[in-house]
Amino acid sequence: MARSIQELERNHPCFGGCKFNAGRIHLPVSPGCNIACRFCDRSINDVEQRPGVTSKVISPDEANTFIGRALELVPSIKVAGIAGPGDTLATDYAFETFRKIGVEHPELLKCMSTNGLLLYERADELIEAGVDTLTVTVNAVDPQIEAQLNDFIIYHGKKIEGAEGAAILIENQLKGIKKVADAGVTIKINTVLVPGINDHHISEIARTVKEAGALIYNIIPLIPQHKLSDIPKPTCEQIEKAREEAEKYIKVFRHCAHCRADAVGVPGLSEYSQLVYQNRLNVKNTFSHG
Ligand code: CLF
Ligand code: SF4
Repeated sequence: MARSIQELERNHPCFGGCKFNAGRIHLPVSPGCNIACRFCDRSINDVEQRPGVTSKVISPDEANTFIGRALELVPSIKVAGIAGPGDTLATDYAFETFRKIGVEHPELLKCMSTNGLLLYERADELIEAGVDTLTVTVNAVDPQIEAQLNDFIIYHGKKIEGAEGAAILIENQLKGIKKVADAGVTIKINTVLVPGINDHHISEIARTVKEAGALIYNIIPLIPQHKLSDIPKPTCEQIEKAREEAEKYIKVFRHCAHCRADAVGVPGLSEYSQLVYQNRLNVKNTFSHG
């Protein structure tokens, strides 16, 4: 059943609940990724260059134990989120985890984030797993721009490079957003702001995702690394300008704490990841889908 906007505004730190110090636990159950963002150090997320192979994540069976530990430390946790460290739809672990959480902790909001490559074809499974809120990272709606941010996609076992891969990614993101939004899932869009590549494209992205059914929009400033390490990170003025552009079309979220895939606590206020996961994870500070 779809959660009301009022409930999200009270209880979800990334959909308005920051006023109420609502907390979240990220469960890093999703290894591996199926696209190649040029700003992402995939050595962390894709240890053997294929999905499902890494020991640096927790298993779906362990999720409820970690949630129990986290709730003892931070009773204000209202959201169980899965945001990586790879893509949540590239493997089945995120859905499996949400099903288990739904049984033991039905009171928690289930939040997921994805690059959206498989969103359209996995939309029914996502709805069935009871996901309440979804974040899709959309960095461009023009394949020529997306191709400057993403080298290739791995789609149904095939590597598709450049603008051809980018066009498939964008089409699946937008069709997927529409399908899950129509089913009552509340959607946030994250855009990594990359000066000189997509900073003049923000209003076009915001308009397009709003039309597809997204509710809220979040600008994530580039952390210059990997193949985009020589691009300067956006200035406060550039971030503010991008937000103003987006705000003409869609509600903008301004309290993002750029959380890691194993973050626990109230975003920006407290961090209990080490206590909860006890150094089980060795996830370097890198881009997170959030
Ligand atoms: Fe986590 Fe993301 Fe859900 Fe929030 S984070 S999966 S929507 S519960 Fe929030 Fe963190 Fe920013 Fe993300 S502050 S990085 S926007
Ligand atoms: Fe995959 Fe996310 Fe890294 Fe992009 S940023 S390559 S979607 S893990």
